[in-house]
Amino acid sequence: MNISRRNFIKAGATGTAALGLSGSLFSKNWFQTAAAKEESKEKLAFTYHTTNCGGRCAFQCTVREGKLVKIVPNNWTDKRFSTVCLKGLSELERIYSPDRLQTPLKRVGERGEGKFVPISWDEALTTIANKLKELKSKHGGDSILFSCSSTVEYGYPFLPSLLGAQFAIESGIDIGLANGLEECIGGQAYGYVQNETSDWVNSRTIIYLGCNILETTLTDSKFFFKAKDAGAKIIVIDPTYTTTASKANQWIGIKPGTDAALLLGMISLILENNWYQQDYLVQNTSAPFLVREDNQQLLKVNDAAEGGEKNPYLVWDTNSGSARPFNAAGVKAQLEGKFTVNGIKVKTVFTSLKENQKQYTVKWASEKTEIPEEIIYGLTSDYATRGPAVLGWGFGGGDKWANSDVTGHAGAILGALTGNIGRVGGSVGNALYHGTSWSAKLGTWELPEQFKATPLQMTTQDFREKPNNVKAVINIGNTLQQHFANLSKTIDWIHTLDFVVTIDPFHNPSVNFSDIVLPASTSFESEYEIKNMQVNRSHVLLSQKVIEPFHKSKSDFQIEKELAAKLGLDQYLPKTPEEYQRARLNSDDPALKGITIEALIKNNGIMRLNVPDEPYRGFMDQKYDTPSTKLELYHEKMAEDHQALPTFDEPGEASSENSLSKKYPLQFSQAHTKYRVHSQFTNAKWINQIDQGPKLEINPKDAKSRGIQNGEIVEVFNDRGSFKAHCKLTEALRPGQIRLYEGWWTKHMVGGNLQNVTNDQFNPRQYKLRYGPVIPYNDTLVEVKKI
Ligand SMILES: Nc1nc2c(c(=O)[nH]1)N[C@H]1C(S)=C(S)[C@@H](COP(=O)(O)OP(=O)(O)OC[C@H]3O[C@@H](n4cnc5c(=O)[nH]c(N)nc54)[C@H](O)[C@@H]3O)O[C@H]1N2
Ligand SMILES: Nc1nc2c(c(=O)[nH]1)N[C@H]1C(S)=C(S)[C@@H](COP(=O)(O)OP(=O)(O)OC[C@H]3O[C@@H](n4cnc5c(=O)[nH]c(N)nc54)[C@H](O)[C@@H]3O)O[C@H]1N2
Ligand code: SF4
Ligand SMILES: [Mo]
Repeated sequence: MNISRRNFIKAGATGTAALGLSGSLFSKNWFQTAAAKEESKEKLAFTYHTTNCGGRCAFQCTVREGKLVKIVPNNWTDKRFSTVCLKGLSELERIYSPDRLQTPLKRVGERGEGKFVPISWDEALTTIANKLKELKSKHGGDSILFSCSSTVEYGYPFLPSLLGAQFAIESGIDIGLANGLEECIGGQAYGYVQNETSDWVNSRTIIYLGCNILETTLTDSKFFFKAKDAGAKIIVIDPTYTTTASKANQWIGIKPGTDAALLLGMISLILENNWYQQDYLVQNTSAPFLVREDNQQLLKVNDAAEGGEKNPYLVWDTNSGSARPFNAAGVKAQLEGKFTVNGIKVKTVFTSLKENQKQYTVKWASEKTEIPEEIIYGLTSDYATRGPAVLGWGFGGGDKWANSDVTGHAGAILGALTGNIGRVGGSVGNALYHGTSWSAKLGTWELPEQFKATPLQMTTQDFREKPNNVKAVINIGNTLQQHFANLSKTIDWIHTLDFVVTIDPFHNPSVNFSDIVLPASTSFESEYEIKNMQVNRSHVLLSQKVIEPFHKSKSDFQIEKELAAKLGLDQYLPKTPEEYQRARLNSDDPALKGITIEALIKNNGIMRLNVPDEPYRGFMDQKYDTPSTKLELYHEKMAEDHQALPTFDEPGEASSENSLSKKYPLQFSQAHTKYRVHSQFTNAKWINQIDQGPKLEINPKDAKSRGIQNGEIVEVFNDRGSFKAHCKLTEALRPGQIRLYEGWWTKHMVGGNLQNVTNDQFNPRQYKLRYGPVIPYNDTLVEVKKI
C-alpha cells in the first residue's frame, strides 16, 4: 500500500463532467491527439502533474519550437486514470507567468520588505554553501532545517543527510484523524481508507465526513459515481453545502468541530440496537482484552512490560473459566463481563466501552452536533445494517481541529463494531488522494554511513517557541505561509534566524522573508531528458523533460547537485536523474519485474505494476500492524488523559462553550478549492477568469446583522491579527461560520494574509500520539466587520 506522501504526493484520474469544459474537448480524438504528427517542429513529451491535489494526472505534452503548447491526458494502462483538469491545462499559461522567479536574488532590504537584487548562480550557491558550512561547524548540522512544501517532488533527498540537518514536510498537517485511527490499526501514515476507491462499487453505504472529494480528489469522481450507480447510498456530512454534498443521496449539515460527538452517538446506537458484529470483535479486535479497574491498563502476562504478541494481553477464556493469553491455543474469549484475576478487578474493553458510551446518548449527540435525533438514527442504521460500508473522511473537515484524535479513534471503533475493516466494500479512514493502491518497494541510492540527517526534533511550529538549535531555514516552496498557523508568530521567529533561503519557481509570499532566493524550474522543465519517477495508483510513472529550464531557473536536482559540489560532497550523489531512477528501479520487489527505464520510455512513461487486476484491499487477513496484531480499540497510554476510549472533548477554540466566542462569535473555516492547489494557481490567469480573487464567504444572516452587503470589503480579526477581503454572501454556509479558501498569496488580498488569524494552539495530549499534535487551522474564532 502507498504509505508515504513524500515520494508520492497524494495520487490520480477524473470525471470530466465536473470540469465544465465543452463536450467536444472530450471526444476520443482529443484524447488520442494526432495533431503532433502533422507538425515537424513539434515533439511529444510525457510527464505527470506533481501538484499536491490528490490527482496525479499524467500528461502527453506537445512542445512547439521549445514552448509547451498543448497538454492532453496520457494513456494509462488503466484507462480510468487518463484525466486532466483545468489546473493541469492552465499550466500552458501559468508556467510562463510573470510571477516566475527569473534569476537568483539577494535580499537588500529588511526581511519581509521584498527588496532584492539579482545575483549570479555562482554567488548565490557560494553564499549558501559557505553559510551552511559555517553553521554546521559552529552549531552542528541540526541548526539547519529544510522545510519543504508538499508539492515538491524532488524534495532534496541528499543534502539534509550530507549536512546532518533536519528535514520537515507537512509537519503537524493532515495527521489529526490518523493520530486516533492508527493507534487502532497500526501505522500507515495519513490514515487512508483500507480499500482502493475502485472497490466502492461493492459498498452499500458510503459516508463522506468532512470530505469534499469531488473537488479535492477530482480524479476519483468516477469511482464516486460508479459506486452511486451501483446502488451505494452516499451521505455527505459537512457544515457546508459542498459540491460533493450536491451529488450525494443525502447531505447532513453538522455544527463544525463536533464530528466526534456524532460518531460517539452512532457508537451508542449500534451498541443499544445490537447492530455490532460479535464474532468479528472477538476474533479481530482487542474488545475482549481485560482493563484493570485500578490503573486503567490492560492486563498482560507480565504487567511490568509492554504488551504484545510475546507478552500477551489476557482475555477471559470461557472454556476454562480463567484469564488466559489472547493468543493461546484453544482460548475462547468472552466479549463482555467483569472478573477478578489474582485479586485484580478487571472488565473487558467492550464492557468498558459500553460504560463509557452511557454518557453519549443520541439526544446528547443531537444537541452537540445540531443534527436531529432521527437523522442520526437513520445514518447509523444505514451505516451498520445495509451491508459493506465506507466511512471516509477528508483532511480539512474533522482533521484541522484540536479534538481530531477523538474523531479518528471513534471512527476506528465504528469500523470495528460493524466489521468494516478488512472487508470487501468496507473501509474507515481518509478517502482522498487515491491514497490506497497496489504499491512496490523501490530501491534507494545509498550515501556512505557517515552522512545521516538529524531526525526532526519537534513539530516545526514548535521551533518558533520551544528551545531549539535551528538557525537557518531552507524553505523549499511556500512553507512559511502554509505550514504554520498564526503568521505573526512565524514572522517573529524568522526575524531571529541567521539565514533563510527560498527555492521556488514563483515569487510566493515566503520569498520576501528570504536572504537568498533560488529560482527552481517547474515540473515540466529539466536539464536532463529524464526527470523523475514515482509509484502511484498501482503504476510506475516516469517524467521526462518537456521544456528547457525557463529563464535562469534550475531543476531541484541540479540545485542540490551544485550545492553539494560547493560543499565538496557531490561525488556521493547520482550524476543524473536517470542514474538515480535506475537505482530506484533496482529492487527485488516482484511488482517491479520488467519495469525498466527503457520499458517506461517505450510505454510513454506509464506501466502498471505486476499486481492483480482487482482493487487493492487492506487487512483482508485481519492481521494489523499493532503490538497484538489485532485492531486495538483501547489506548492504554492515553488513559491518564481520559482517552483510552474516545471521550468527547470540545474544540480547542471554536466552541460555543469557550467564553472567547462572545468576543469572536464566528468560526473561520479554510477549505480547499478545485480552482487551486493550496497556494498554487492563485496566479493562473485562465483560472482567475472564473475564480476572481479571494472572497470571504458568509451566511446572509450573519452579514445582515453586521450591516454587510455582498461584495463589500470586510475585515476578519481576532487577538492574533486580521486580514481584509471582499465578501460573498452565500446560503451554502451555515450561520456562525465564515470561509475563505486557503492559500491566497498576501498580494492578492485587500490586506493581510488569512494565516494572520489561524489558531496555532496545540492540544498537549497529542504529543503522546504517533504523529504529534495537529495544527488546528479550522479551530479558529473570529469576528467580521465592514470597512
Ligand atoms: N490556514 C490554512 N493553512 C493551511 C491549510 C488550511 O486548510 N488552512 N492546509 C494545509 C495543508 S492540508 C497543506 S497540505 C499545506 C499545503 O501547503 P504547501 O505544502 O506549501 O503546498 P503549496 O501551497 O501547494 O506550495 C507549494 C509551493 O511549492 C512550489 N513548487 C511547486 N513545484 C515545485 C518544484 O518542483 N520545486 C520547488 N522548489 N518548488 C515547487 C510552488 O510554487 C508553491 O509555492 O497547507 C496547509 N496550510
Ligand atoms: N483542488 C484541490 N485539491 C486538493 C487540494 C487543493 O488545495 N486543491 N489540497 C489537497 C490536500 S493537501 C488536502 S489536505 C485535501 C483536503 O481535502 P478535503 O478534506 O476534502 O478538503 P477541505 O475542503 O479542506 O475540507 C473538506 C470539508 O470539510 C468541511 N468541514 C470543515 N470543518 C468541518 C467539521 O468540523 N466537520 C465536518 N464534518 N466537516 C467540516 C469543509 O466544509 C469541507 O467541505 O485536498 C487535497 N486536494
Ligand atoms: S491539478 Fe488537475 S490536472 Fe493536476 S493532478 Fe490535480 S486533477 Fe490532475
Ligand atoms: Mo494537505
